[in-house]
Amino acid sequence: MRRSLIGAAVLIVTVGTAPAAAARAATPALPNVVVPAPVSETANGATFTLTSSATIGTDAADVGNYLAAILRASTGYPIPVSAGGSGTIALSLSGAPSSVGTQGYQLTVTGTNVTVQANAAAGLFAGVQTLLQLLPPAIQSPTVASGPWTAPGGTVVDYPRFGHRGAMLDVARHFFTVSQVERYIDEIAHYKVNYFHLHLSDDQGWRIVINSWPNLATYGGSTEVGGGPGGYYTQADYSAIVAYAQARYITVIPEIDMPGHTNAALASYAQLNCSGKAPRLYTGTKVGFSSLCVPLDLTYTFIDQVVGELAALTPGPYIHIGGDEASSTTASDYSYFINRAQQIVAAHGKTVIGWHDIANAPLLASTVAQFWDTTTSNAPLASAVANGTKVVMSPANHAYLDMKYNRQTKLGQTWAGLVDVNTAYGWNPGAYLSGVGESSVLGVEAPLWTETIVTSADIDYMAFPRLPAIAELGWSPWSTHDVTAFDSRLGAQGPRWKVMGVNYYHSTQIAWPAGS
Ligand code: TNX
Repeated sequence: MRRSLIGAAVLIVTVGTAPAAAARAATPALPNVVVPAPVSETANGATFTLTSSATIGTDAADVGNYLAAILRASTGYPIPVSAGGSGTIALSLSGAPSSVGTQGYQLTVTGTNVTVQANAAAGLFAGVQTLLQLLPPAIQSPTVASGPWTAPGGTVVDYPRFGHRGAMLDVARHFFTVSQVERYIDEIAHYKVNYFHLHLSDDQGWRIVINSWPNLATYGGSTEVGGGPGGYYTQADYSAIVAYAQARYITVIPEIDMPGHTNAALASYAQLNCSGKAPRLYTGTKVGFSSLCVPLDLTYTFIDQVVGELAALTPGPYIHIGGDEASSTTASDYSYFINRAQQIVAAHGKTVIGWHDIANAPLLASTVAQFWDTTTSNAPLASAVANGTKVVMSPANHAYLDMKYNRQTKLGQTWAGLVDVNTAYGWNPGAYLSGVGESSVLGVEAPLWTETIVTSADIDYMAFPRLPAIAELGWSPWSTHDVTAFDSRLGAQGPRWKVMGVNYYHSTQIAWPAGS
């Protein structure tokens, strides 16, 4: 659809006098501004203008209130919200094509009204994000700005290629407050991300209160990379993050990394160590030196209690058990450990995700592997996939938001290479790893490790503009994949980030509009 529209526009330019082309010229294509690219867009030539008398009618109160809050802040209009599908802007749970599934939507913009139709509220939320991107960038201003608030008329029918589109934040290497985390959740929600993975524990810090093991947070959380004060979430804080994400149709995936990356836990409880002696807290950035004590019974009591408390606080289906870089655990211990850890998570009613290293152990049928390496083949993972394991794709040389953009980038690392935005965009998640085809891929995740990341401005700088590239790979059909068109769409986001105060990296690969 999109391709043929663009094709038609080109035809008009080249054979502009032909009558058929002239008729098409009256119906311009929708502007190429929406990230992720929608499945199909058709223009109707009308222009919608949001005025001070605009209202929202909605079948999902939370989505209506979310949209109204954004529109009120920038326009200063009252934008009353009422239940049911009538209003200047109607958010309706009826009439959507079944093809859009539970996450997609149909958006119709006429000269007088906007209608978003979906089969589930998540689809309405996604449609609202598209609507915002069709309105001027200033619509996302947190303070009153000037219009006119116009959107081009047309119809968008849209749904995701993959059900799983994630972002990860490492709050262990550096701690980030609840409001910093919520700020990031707000930013990723604009790109139809629907999973937020919180890396809650590592060698340098344990970031959530576990009532049955209180020292984990109070001692294990008391520092971070570089020796700063660290911090931790109370269980109420964690629940607040979960609820904040849920209100944006994002499911939290909590990670407790094990058996490696556990120095903070081992430092908090001497009895968890095979030696019976607690190591010191660690504030460096090396990986692979720590391991839970695999032969010790108490290790499994510990995991059971930690996972039990976390599972009870987590409405989403997943618990992430890490499993990466366990280089001080022997292969047979690793296999034994991952097997038991999976049983424990399953006993608490949750599905396991682990970094792809877990494919070196026997996996439960439901366990999901998250690929993070820089290779395009991985034999243990391919054989797990042949046995039915599903994969989330985070190849570090494309999807890691902590890699430097170029040699001059002050923040970040280089072990997986330099990743500018076209490199982040330049891979196909469904045909990347040998033996891991489209039907074995649940989707993508863009992880942000924080060894060098300290502030929200740092998070913004590394995530934008790359996070939207990964989000687009997860959402948009492969038929829309076109780096030139993507770069142009992405450029259109610059003015939005500017008004929202997002400290994005002005990649030289993108023609950012003047002033952004
Ligand atoms: C590797 S990738 C790690 C993390 C580091 C990251 C830095 C993976 C599963 N583990 O522990 O923070 O590299 O880029």
